[in-house]
Amino acid sequence: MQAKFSILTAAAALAVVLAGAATAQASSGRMFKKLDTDGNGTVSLEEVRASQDRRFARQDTNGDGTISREEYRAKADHYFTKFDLDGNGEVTPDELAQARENWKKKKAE
Ligand SMILES: [Ca+2]
Ligand SMILES: [Ca+2]
Ligand SMILES: [Ca+2]
Repeated sequence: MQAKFSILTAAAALAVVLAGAATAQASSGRMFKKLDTDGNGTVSLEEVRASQDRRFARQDTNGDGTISREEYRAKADHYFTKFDLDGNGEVTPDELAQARENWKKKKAE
């Protein structure tokens, strides 16, 4: 039960981090540039969908067109491991905040 809770917690934490990251990126204009793949200065619905498709494809690791619970958990596990900075099997609010800062620094480089 503890492991399941941790994975769900990691997934929730991931959503929070990604939401924060998306906001940070949008405000810096990087996300906009990334989405505006034809560089015409506007982001079309097709460009947003293409971005979602690329994100989906990264998570659909066996390429069968769906994201299985295992594929979803693998992604959550991946982020949980990144967030659990001291590797004790639990993510604290401080570790989450630090992971967010690390992510921002990495994106700014
Ligand atoms: Ca465009
Ligand atoms: Ca799949
Ligand atoms: Ca920890």
